[in-house]
Amino acid sequence: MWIGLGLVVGAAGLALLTGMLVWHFHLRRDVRVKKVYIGSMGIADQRFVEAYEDPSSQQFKNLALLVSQQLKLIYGKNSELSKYFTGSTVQAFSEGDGGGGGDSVVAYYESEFDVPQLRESSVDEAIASLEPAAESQQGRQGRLLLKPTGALRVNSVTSGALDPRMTKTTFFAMLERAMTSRLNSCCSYNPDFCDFIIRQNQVFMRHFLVGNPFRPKCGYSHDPLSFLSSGNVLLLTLVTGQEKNFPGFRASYSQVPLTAPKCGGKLSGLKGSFSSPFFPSNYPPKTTCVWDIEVPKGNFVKVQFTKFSLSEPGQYSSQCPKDRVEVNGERLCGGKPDSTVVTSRSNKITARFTSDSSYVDQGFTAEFEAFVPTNPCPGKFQCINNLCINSTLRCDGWNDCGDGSDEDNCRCEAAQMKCKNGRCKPKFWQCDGVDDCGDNTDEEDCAKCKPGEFSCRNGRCVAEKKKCDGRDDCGDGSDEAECKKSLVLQQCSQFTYQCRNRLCISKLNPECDGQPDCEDESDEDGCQCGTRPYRSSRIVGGQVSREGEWPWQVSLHIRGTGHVCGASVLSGRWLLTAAHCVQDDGKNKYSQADQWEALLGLHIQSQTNQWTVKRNVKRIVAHPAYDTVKYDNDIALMELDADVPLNQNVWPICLPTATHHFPAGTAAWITGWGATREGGFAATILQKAEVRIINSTVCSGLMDGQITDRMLCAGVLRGGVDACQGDSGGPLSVTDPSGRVFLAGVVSWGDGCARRNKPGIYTRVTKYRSWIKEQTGV
Ligand code: 4AZ
Repeated sequence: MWIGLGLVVGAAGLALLTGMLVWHFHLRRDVRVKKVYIGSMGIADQRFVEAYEDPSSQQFKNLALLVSQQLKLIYGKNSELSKYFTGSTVQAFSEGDGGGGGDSVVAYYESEFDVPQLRESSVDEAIASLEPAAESQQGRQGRLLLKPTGALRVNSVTSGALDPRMTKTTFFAMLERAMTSRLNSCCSYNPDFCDFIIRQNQVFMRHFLVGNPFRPKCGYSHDPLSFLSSGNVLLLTLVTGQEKNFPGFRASYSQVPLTAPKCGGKLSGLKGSFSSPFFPSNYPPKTTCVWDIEVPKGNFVKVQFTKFSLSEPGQYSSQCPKDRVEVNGERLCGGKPDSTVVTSRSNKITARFTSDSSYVDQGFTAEFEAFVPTNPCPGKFQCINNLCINSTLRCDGWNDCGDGSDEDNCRCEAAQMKCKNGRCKPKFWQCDGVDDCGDNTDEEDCAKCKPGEFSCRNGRCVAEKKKCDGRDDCGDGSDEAECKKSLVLQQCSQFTYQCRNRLCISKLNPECDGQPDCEDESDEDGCQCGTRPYRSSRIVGGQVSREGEWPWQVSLHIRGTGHVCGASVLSGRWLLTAAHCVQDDGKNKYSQADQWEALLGLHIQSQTNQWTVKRNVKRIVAHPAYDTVKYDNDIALMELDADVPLNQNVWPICLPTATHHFPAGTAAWITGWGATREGGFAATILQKAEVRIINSTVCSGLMDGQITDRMLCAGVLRGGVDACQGDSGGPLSVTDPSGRVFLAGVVSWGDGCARRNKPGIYTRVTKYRSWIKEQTGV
């Protein structure tokens, strides 16, 4: 009987396994995706005729057929492409530049492949490999003949993947719509995507066509962006997500004469600067600029690139075969760190910039300077990478050179520790949760316990195996507070999470992590918070954020004055800010609710849109124990006079429970419209910056002992990144491993802004969880 049952179970198991294997190796392989690539083909010895502008003309159809056949031949030479190729369509032709004389035409096409999902990347690679091959052959014999016999002499092929959402049918439908619409000089959008060809009006227009491929642009750009097409046509494709609408962009276009932009030339003197054409906008394709730099005799020349971005997708060769800058025979391409330096061995240097016909990038800006060969960095320290830095920055623990050479071969001072890699770091960085040495030696041996022992938060040591065994061995519960698996504990502690049924569990930060951990599942209640449509990347040292990236960010305005403080959305009715924002200061009655206006869903100050909600404040509840001198308990609540409907641009941040742990070293984001430097002006566009939580003992040492348990320090100790005036009251946001964002702190105070070794000080929100619940019910 048991044997029989065993056989049945065994057979069932085998059948299941076979089924899974069949699914994996057969069915999964059969899942196919449509891959579409767009590209252009340069055809030599073809004269452009007017009829090529009309896709219904016989001439257009004839040449399109030849191009399609040629593409089939090209793909046929590659086993991967030939297997999955389904067809090509020519969308348009334009006049080529002749490639060194003679007539030529450029064809713009779309090729479709029916690819098994598992082979997607190899098809991408095969397509990408078509182009360099073409270039290298071109170099050898001047012109590439991809087809030995036949009608077309192909001199170039470039291609790139089309966004998968732009399937052939929609692409052509949009194309047609774009061509028949009277697109003037701007476009706003709403639907899933649209694309259109910018074509000149009838007076100027001779031909229209797809332009050279630019690198995709998205996000927000405050500075105007401009693009120059490689021919008389430029294709602009707008691809958007399905979830929401944005104001979009406004663009204008104009024709420019078919001459290369003026660039390069002779530069002389002791110092000066030069940049790629149109910097900081993208440089044009097919451009060469040569700068001959000459400094007074007896000097050498140093060229320092303050920005350098000449990247092309899929191009990582150190040979820099495509867009590049050559200085002294050294080729530079791709992305380079700010302050890349090249030096000469004479008083002359030549910088040559070249771009090819495919992708273009932002380019570079550079400064040149004369230096005396025997003293390249007068009064300064010379880094291995030739950068000159202030001598006081040597051996201070910070990598100021960028290559770490200012921190090599240092004799550590009394206040510094020596890392195993020879570097010196301030002693107060030891055991702060951040690897400052680079080899983690400053974070080793931090626990006073022996190997095999767990160090409790109260300083006691217990055997490692007693961690997460369900019993409080430390005496403060900390050995049961950071467990991956959730156990119901016999006792609660200040570190353990308490479920609604009053039982405590051992998992670290279990609330709203997507997994019910409490028996009553109360840890997953009230979790409509801390999510957003966009993930990241004034605030000092920050960058502009994307609209909707911080939907809990609020701008608090004083009527007639404008933005004064930040705040965070807790619910459709309640905001959290800093108590110091709502203190009267003689003439201003900041404590009075009717003085304030709250702007939710705001991105740019003074530019409200359909997502922005303005509300009056009904009531302000400042913490009763707020200390106006020490800024202790710097927290306040604001009740709005009417509920705000929540949407993707107005959404609450999660409040951490009292036991939520934000360890030192955790990445956190500060956001706000505050000053962009100490004593500077407020930002117009919402800024964001990444900082790290700093160990409180370290922080207290840096801040002359002014840090209380109710404060939390965060910043970048090397300086340069911080919250500043006007950011007060705003959130310090921490993303949990589950992806949910928690309010770790409220911007409170600091010693100036973004100074070295002076972190920002935030109100520690965990300390106020029950007070917030009592006051608001949230
Ligand atoms: C302020 O005045 C302020 N560097 C806010 C934050 C910081 C400094 C000042 C932190 O609102």
